[in-house]
Amino acid sequence: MMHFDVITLFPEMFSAIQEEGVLARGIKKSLLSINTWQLRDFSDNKYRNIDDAPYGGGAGMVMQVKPIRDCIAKIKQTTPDATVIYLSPQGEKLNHQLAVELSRFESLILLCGRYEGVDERVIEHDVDREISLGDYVISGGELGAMVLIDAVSRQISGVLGNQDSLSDSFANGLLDYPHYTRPKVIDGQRVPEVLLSGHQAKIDAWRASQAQKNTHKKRPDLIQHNNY
Ligand code: 4FN
Repeated sequence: MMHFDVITLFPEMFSAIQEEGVLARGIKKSLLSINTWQLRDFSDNKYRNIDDAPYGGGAGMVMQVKPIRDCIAKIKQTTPDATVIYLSPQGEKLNHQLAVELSRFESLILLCGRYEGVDERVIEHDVDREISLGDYVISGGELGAMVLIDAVSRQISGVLGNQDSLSDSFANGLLDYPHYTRPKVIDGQRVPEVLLSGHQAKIDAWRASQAQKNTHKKRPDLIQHNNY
């Protein structure tokens, strides 16, 4: 059983991954669990503020140390060995290899930033790892946390059911081969003849070569940095 604790100002966002699809099934089968924590519950004032103006001036607000530190301490009462991940543009970029690595952890605490992010002292003292979705501006860490939970949970044995993560096209570091379904012809576009041949060895060889060609053409960077 793998466990995720998410610290966020928007816990409702996580219903998107908890109530639908592969993750919902994993939760139902008790292979994983997700707990969300409303950071405002750890505020020390009646307005439930958790942010304040930046020292040195400038635009925006900064998430304060105390509510975050108290929330992490509360979570660690039950999972003292949990690894704290801050979703942040400064982080190591999430990829398949990192998702596989994280799936071996028992318990992850995912800290989602808003506003201008967290007080630097949180990163120094409370965060074990910073992970990024990619190089673009987004409004908060929540989408990053959801992508991470999805990618990591798929690697937990049993979550996917019949189609396992080993047959994920990306498990070999390449893009997928092209897929076709009925009908055989639509608007003059035909399904490649080999797929109708019933000759499985030929089909497998065709798919492997298509995956290779596809990757060369569309994502040559994947071949350059192949870690598999
Ligand atoms: N983003 C950049 C440079 C400076 C700031 C940002 C930015 C959300 C709290 C962080 C961003 C990207 C990938 C979380 C971006 C991610 C975030 C992520 C993120 C509000 C402060 C902020 C040079 C990357 C464009 C806003 C670059 N993966 N600041 O987006 O949390 O997880």
